[in-house]
Amino acid sequence: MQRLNRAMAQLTMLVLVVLLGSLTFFGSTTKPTQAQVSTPRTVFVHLFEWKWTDIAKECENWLGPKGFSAVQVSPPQEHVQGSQWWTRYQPVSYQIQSRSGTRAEFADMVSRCKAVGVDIYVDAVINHMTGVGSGTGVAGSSYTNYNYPGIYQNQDFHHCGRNGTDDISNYQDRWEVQNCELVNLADLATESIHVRSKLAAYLNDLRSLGVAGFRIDAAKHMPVADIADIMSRASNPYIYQEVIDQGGEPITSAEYTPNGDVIEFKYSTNIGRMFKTDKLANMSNFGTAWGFLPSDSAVVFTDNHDNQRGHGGAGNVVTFKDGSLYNLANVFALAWPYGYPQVMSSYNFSNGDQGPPSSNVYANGSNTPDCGGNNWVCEHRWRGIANMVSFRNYTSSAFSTSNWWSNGNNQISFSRGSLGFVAINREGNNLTRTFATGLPAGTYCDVMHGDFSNGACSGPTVTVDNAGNATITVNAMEAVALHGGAKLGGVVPTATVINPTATSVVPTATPIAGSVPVNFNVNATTNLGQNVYVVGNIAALGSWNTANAILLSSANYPIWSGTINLPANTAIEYKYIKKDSAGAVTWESIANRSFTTPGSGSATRNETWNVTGSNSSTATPVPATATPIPATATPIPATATPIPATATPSGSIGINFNVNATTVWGQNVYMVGNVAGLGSWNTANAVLLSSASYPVWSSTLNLPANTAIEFKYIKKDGSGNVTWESGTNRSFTTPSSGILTRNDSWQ
Ligand code: LM2
Ligand code: CA
Repeated sequence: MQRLNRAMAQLTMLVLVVLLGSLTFFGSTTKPTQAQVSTPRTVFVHLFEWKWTDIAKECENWLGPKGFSAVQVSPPQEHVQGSQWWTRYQPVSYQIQSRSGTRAEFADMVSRCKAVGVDIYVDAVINHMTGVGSGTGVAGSSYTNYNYPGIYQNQDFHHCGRNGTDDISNYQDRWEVQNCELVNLADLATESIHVRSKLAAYLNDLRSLGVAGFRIDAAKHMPVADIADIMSRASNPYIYQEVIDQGGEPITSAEYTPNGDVIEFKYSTNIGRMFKTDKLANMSNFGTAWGFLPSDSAVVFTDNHDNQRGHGGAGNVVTFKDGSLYNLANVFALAWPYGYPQVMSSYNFSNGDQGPPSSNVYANGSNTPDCGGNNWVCEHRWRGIANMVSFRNYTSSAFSTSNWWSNGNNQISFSRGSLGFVAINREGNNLTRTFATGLPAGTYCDVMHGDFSNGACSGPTVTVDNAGNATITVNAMEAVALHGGAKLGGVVPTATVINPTATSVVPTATPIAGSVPVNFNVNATTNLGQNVYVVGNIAALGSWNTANAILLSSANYPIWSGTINLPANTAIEYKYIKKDSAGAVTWESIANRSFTTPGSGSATRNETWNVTGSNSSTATPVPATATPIPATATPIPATATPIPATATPSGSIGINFNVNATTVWGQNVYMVGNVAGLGSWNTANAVLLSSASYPVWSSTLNLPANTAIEFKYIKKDGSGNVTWESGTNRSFTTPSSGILTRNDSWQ
């Protein structure tokens, strides 16, 4: 959805540019064309393991002119040492220093790509750190077991206590998949506010450099609500989440669509199977009818860096090693109206661990990868794949197919309304026939075999008659593709329209709607091994559960500090506590501290351990970005929870919520309640339920175990109007383990 908004903003700017252009050229024969007015960018490329300096040049020389929307880059943070490609998936720190280059090189790349209309998407590794063990990262940071100095320590990780090794073994167990370790990688406690803040700080740092979106690595291994919270702290950037769902597991890709786009892996394995062993004739309804996600939620590819080498789900996928078959599968993917396609760009390899070619291959004069040599494959420069980017951009307003034809076997053709036509011959013999193309009469460049530039085609052309028919020969294992942006006789090529507005200004972080940052500073001396935390009566302060208390930073010892987002206009009670490495807790011996958060801006608490009334609290209003609590909100329930004598166990459990609720057109059903996972009674952060089984609305959420929950269902319409359930709050207590199902009816 985000990219549609972006495309709309782009379109608005282009219309303005074109209107100005028409004024200038009014009365002349040079008119702005349809191509200029309506061409968004709809395809991105993964330049796997490329260096930042090379990507900057590739944007300027190739990706911008060819109309690519964005580049997915390899993880840019500091990683473990080693030659294997997958070292990049073991973060050591969030410094922007990696095998691909320095922070300065990264920043230069982002701005140079942006200048030619190409966004940067970062592969964000946020589920875990390194494999459990010790070592030193590529920027010199050292780490030991569950300890990354200045970033994370033991309590910031899951220690699931299963399978002897804490590793995931049973993918049928939701809790295990999200709370145990993926191949021994230290699993971050993404439910913890400290971890969420660190991750958001990393994402915000990248956004401040101009990064436009993120691939969320290993998203299946984090609860939906954890990702939602982290993204809300990073101003909800464009994301696409890696949820490998081939069916048969409790965690599904569909659960993640409320957060943003999701990678549809069924697309990859099915397109591979169809092109390798099945029949193209059977693909006329390729898409949601095959059990795929809705098209506007799906990021798709023929193959990615994992499954092309037998990692990450793998399966029978098609890769560059399949040669012309791979070309045809990508021509199909780029012509076919489903999803947001990612083109894979690879290097050659003979074993699945092998890292990228060493830098000496760059010494070829141009200092760019030797595409087409023995090292870098550069599928994105193959003519068929590269020119289909303009095809997809140009045909995006006709996002449907017509004139489907097949020979019942592996020769097919189809039109994209009156804007484009493609024929694919996946057989050993040439195909000659008269096709219904759907195109207006004229002469078109066959962009499979020629480039269209400055009104001329460097290869063969095809003539379409007044009835829209054309007689074409498609050679064995080849394709022919025509589109209105590559028509001889006056149409300006879409591929050369560089749109400088494609990357609208990336906003810097704004506070979470309905919450205000509160700076806690407490002067407290501690013994070796002790840390200071804050714990209080609301979910963001751990709901008086010392296991969920928020760790403060000792960077300015003896002042312990932390900034925590708390609900606005809310009466807070809290205390500071000390915990030692064995988990022993020391409470402040004074009465609970209390204050009310301001409605906007921020607040600061400067206090001293065990000294009552030592506060000097200040609130700074920042009206521009503050979101008031809606007038229709029900009162926040009093949470006079007594301080428990002992800490309750930590952990979270899955709850299936189902509510039977009829709605009017435009309304959706949400739930909101007293814990962060339920939006802390802020309707702006309420959790959207799925209407897949209407009138039953459903969602599965992870909520803290052993916790008293209060909530209500609400309905919101497209204008944001909220309707609350009548009656008192619903309430129940989460169990300590297992899965709970609630079947409710709207009241
Ligand atoms: C992903 N998706 O969820 C990435 O797309 C995938 O490439 C990553 O795995 C994975 N998540 C973790 O970020 C790759 C690679 C693994 C490799 C990990 C960590 O597929 O083989 O694991 O990165 O570098 C390697 C070793 C493995 C070892 C682990 C920890 O292959 O044997 O586990 O490191 O030391 C004992
Ligand atoms: Ca996890």
